[in-house]
Amino acid sequence: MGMNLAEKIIAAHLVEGKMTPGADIAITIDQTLTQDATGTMSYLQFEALGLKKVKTELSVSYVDHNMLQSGFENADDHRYLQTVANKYGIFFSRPGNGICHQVHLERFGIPGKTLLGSDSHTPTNGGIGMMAIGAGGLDVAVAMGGGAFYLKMPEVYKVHLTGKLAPFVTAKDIILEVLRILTVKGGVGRVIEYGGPGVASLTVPQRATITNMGAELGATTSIFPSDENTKAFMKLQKRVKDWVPLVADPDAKYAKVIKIDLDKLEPLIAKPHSPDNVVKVKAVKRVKVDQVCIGSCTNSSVADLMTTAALLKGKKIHPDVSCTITPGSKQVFETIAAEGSLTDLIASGARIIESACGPCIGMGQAPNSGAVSVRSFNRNFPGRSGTKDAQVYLASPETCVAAALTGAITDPRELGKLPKIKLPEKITVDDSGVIPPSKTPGKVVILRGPNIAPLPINDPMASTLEGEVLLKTGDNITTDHIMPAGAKVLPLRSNIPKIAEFVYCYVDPDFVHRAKEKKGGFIIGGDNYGQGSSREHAALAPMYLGIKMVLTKSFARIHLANLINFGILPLTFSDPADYDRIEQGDRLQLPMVSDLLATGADLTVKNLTKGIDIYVTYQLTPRQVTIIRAGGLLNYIRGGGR
Ligand code: MIC
Ligand code: SF4
Repeated sequence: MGMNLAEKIIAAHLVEGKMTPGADIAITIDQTLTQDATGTMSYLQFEALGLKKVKTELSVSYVDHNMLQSGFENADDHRYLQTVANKYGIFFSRPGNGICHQVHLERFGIPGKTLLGSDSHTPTNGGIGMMAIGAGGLDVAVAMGGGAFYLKMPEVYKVHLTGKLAPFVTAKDIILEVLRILTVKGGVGRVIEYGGPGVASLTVPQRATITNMGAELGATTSIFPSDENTKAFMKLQKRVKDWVPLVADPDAKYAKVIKIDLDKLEPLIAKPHSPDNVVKVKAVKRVKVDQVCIGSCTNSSVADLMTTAALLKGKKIHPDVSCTITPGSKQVFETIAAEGSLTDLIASGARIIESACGPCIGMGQAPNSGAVSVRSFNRNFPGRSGTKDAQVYLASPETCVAAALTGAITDPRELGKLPKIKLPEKITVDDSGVIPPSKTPGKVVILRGPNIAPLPINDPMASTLEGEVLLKTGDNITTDHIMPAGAKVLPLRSNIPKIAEFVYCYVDPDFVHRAKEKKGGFIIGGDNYGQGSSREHAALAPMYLGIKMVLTKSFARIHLANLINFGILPLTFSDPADYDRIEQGDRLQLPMVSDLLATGADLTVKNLTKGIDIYVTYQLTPRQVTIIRAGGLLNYIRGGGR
C-alpha cells in the first residue's frame, strides 16, 4: 500500500510502536534546535543527564527571542548558551544571525530528516520536506542525548491545492484559509500534508509560511513534498548536495482531504484574539490602525521584504501608524540591503529592527493602549504584544503594507498594480554567525550568570492527592495565558522561582498568592487547554507552585507532554458536562491515585465540597504513568528509565 509523506519519514525513523493513528510510537531524531527563551532550561536539563556530547547528526542553539538587554539577565543567558554549546558539540547561532526557524530553513534543513525543536513553530522546516516537530525543552534535551521522541502516531490530513494565487493573495492567505476551516484545535493529533498541482507554484519560503502557521492548528506538524522548487532553494543556499526528492505515493491514503482552489482565494485576516478568527480583509470595514509589524518566523523571507519594499517605494508610512520591520535572518537582511530594498524601507519611514522575534513575543514595540496592531505574524493571543488591551490582527505582508500606508485595515488590492519584483539569482551565503563547537571541549568552561537558578526537581507522586481548585478556566487557554512572555517576564526563563510569580498573572492576579497560601492544588480547564507555545515553563512554574493535577475537557499536544514531563497529572472529564460540577475553591480528592494509575484502573475525582464523584479518564502510556509517579521525566531517567 502506498504511503504519504508523513508515513514515509516516520517509517524510516520508527523505533517503537505501530503506525496506526493514535498508537504510541517512538522515532529517532536526526537534528535538534533550541532558542534562547526555552534553550537555557533545555541545556540545564541536558547537563543533568550527565553526557559528554550530543548524539544527534546536528544540534543548533539559536539566540533570537531574548534580545532586549535591559539588564544583565539576557546577556548572561546568551553567554551560558554559547559556552554550553561549545562544550557539548552544538552549533551556536549568535544573536543577530536571525530567527531559528528561518536560519534553520536556509542553512540546515534537509528533506526526509527529523527535526525536534524547543519551539512550537519548528514545523516551519516542513516547508523543505522535513518531519519537524515542536516539543518541550526536556524532550529536546533527551533527543540531544540520543533518546527517542515519543508521540502518538498522527492521523494525516491532505490539503489539496489547485490553481495559482492571484496578485496580492499570498501563502499567508492559504494558511489563514486552512485555519478558518479547521480552527485552532482542528490539527490536534494530526499531520497536515500539502499536495496537488498547486504546490508546484509555491517556493520553499512560501511553503514555510504555511507549515509555520500550521502550529496554530494544534497540528503535530505540517509538511510539503521535496521537489524541483526545493532543489532550487537548496541550490541558492549552496546546499544542493543535501537535496533528496520526496513525494507521497500516488495511492497514499489520507484521513481527510481538504481542497483549496488558489484562484478563488482572497486576502484574509485573523481578527482579535485568535488565529482562526479569519474573515476576508474587505469585510473588515476601515478599522483605524495604530501599529503595523512585518516580520517574524512566518513572513520575513527575502521575497516578503522585497515585496514590502516595492509596495512602499516612494511612499510614506501613514502619520498615525508606527510600522516596524524585522528581517528573518542576517542573510535576508544582507540580501535586501544588496538589492536596494532596505533603502526603500528606510525611506518610507518604517522602523527597522534587528533580525529576531522582536514584537512577535512582546520583546519591545508594545503598542499603545487599546491600539489596533496589524501584523504579519502567527499569534494574536490577548496580551502577547505586551499591551493588555491591544487588538491584534494577523495578515500577509501585503495587507500589512496597505494598513501602513492608509492608516486603516484595507484590502491590499486597493493599492493598484502589484509591482513585479526580481528575486536575486545569487545571494551571499555567510555562516560566520554560526559558531561551530570546540575541538577541545575538555578545556571549555561553562559560564553561568546569577540569573541561572538551579533546576527545581519534583517529588515522586503522593499516594493520595487532595487539595483545592485554585482556578477554573474556559476553552482554548493558551500558554501565553498560563505563563506570559514579553520583555519583563522572558529574562526570567532561567529562574523558575522568579518566573513562577507571573503564572496566570493576566487572567487572575491573585492566583500565585492563592497557590502559595494553599500550598498548591488543582486547575480545571475547558477544551484545547495549553494551546500555543512549547514553553515548558507553563508546566514547570505551576509545578513549582505545587499544582499536582490539571483536569480539562481536552489538552493541546505539546502542553500535555510538558505536564507529564514535570510530573503533573493530566486528566480529562469522562463526561464533558461534569465541567459544570466543579467550581473554583472546591476541595477535591483522588484517593490512592498513584496505585490506581499503576494498575491502569479507572479514576474518580471526589468533589468533597459538593459531595459528588466525577469520572475522569487519562490517556497515558505505561511509560508516562511511570514518569508521573516518579515526579517527572528527569527523575525517571535518573532512575534508569529510557
Ligand atoms: C512563541 O512564539 O510563543 C515562542 C516564544 O516562540 C514559543 C517558545 C517560548 O515560549 O519560548 C513557542 O512558540 O514555542
Ligand atoms: Fe519567534 Fe514569534 Fe516565531 Fe515564536 S512565533 S519563534 S516568538 S518569531
